[in-house]
Amino acid sequence: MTVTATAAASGANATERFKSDKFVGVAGTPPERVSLLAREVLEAVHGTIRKHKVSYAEYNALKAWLIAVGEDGEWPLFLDVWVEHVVEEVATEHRAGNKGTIEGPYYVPDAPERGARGSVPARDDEPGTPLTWTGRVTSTDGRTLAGAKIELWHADADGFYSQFAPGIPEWNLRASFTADESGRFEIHTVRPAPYQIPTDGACGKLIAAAGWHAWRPAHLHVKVSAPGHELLTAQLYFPGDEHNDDDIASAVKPELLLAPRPVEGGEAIDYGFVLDPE
Ligand code: MBD
Ligand code: FE
Repeated sequence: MTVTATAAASGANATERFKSDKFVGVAGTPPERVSLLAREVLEAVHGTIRKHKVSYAEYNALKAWLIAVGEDGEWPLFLDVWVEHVVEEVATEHRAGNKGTIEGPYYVPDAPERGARGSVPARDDEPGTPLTWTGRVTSTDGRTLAGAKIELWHADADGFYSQFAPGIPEWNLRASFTADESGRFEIHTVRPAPYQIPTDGACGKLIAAAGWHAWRPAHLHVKVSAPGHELLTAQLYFPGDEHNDDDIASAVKPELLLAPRPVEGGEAIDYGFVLDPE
């Protein structure tokens, strides 16, 4: 039996994950602020309708499309691809340490722990160029952050994420590392492929109808944390990827580009993290 990835299945998984891990109610937002934000968003929509004389046919197409986004479970995908980058920009603009970027829809907490040095869980025949990643975690004040946690997750060489595409072992290419006494870590994994967001769901329909493309450049996702420091969520990219300059999710920053060098049996990268104290 062949199992195929569908937008509805990966969207449903992402929606369930969001509801169980992230949703904490109205976040204490007072009514005045809810009213202000809701009114301004609606006014922006009204302004677009007036400016471009949006027709009933177009309004009804929008209505049907919004219904489909929910039915396909693609609200996490839609929001993380087209909105999250600005939320991340605002949330981290005060930082002096490492640049971060968006989390996206496919993080899962509590991945297998591999210590300071080790390999991510992978299949025996895991396709892709082997990648050795060394780095060190420090604070903006220069202190070594021994015991810092580095959570890594990424797509496989076909562009699929475990737990969101079928037929992949549960924790494939997902692991958590702990920096040693000198803040260092060494991770063994494989190079991920560029990622195409699902084309068979509502987000894919928008992309096709607008004549856009569905690609993100190849990327490694990380969350780096240490006591007394702000959580860093980032993605690292590979030079030369044709989508580094037109990521559908607008999440590439020059500070997040790796400089891989060829080594015996694969590639090596050196990239460390500087965390901001809380
Ligand atoms: C991804 O893998 C991703 O990282 C983002 C931000 C959106 C969709 C898929
Ligand atoms: Fe991703």
